[in-house]
Amino acid sequence: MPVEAISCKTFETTVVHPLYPKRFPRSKTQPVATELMSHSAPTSLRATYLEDGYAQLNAFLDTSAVKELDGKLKDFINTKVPTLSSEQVFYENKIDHITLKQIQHLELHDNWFHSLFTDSPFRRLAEALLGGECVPMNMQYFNKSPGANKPTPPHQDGYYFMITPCEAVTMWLALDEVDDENGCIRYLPKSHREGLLPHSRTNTLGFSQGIENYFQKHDSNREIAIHASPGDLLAHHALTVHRADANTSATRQRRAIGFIYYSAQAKQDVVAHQAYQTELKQELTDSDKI
Ligand SMILES: O=C(O)CCC(=O)C(=O)O
Repeated sequence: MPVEAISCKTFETTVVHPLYPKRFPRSKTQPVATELMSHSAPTSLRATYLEDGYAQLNAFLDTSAVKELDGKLKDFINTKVPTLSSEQVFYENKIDHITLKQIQHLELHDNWFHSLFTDSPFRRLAEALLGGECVPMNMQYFNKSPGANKPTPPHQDGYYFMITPCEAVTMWLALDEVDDENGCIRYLPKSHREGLLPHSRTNTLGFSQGIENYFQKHDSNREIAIHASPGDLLAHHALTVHRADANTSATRQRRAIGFIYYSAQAKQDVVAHQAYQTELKQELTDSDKI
């Protein structure tokens, strides 16, 4: 069921639409986040986000903006993806490109995506939610293609980020209608207050770590399944537990763009992070997954 977030609705109408009428206008004159922070609605949005560990902003992008983004994404997949290295593009089955499931760092390979990530209302929203300056870290594409996909294991993004303090926000922009059938995101509300939980290796490409014994230790009845339409945006704290089921539909895609922003205060353990990435790449290569 979609989350009823009154503050998000206020936010939508009073802040996002005037700032974001069409074609991702860029603000060169206003300092980052000033427009958002100068309105009262983002304060209540941040309060909701801090209280529950996530927020949903319906119609963050309007239909024409989603269409434009969709077109840019298709171009990216056709022209840029074939040039990317194997650890940046994941397929459920690497010899069947219809099963494309994840692309890392869209922003590093395309100026249009770079601007959308680093100089846009997405970034201003991140700063409003984090309550200060942020560092854009990774813009990703996710899909669960029908017939060939796996559940997303329960996890906390902070486990992957290796940052202290664990202050970061992930945004997830729906590009398709998303519901129980095609694997909507499921949040465990308020779980960001429980700190980092033990994770262990999974067999899921792109989500190599999952919370240990999640279904034994946590009450999955408390989960909120977030249904979304194209242009709806979810935002979650780096410690919020979330997961998604597999796409059980025979025909429907489940595409989304992820935006990860770290708080400027957060420091990554770069050595440990790099070591893990190197080891993971080797393992995925050896098992012929990438
Ligand atoms: O798309 C998914 O299934 C999971 C996305 C996710 O875990 C995230 O963006 O943090």
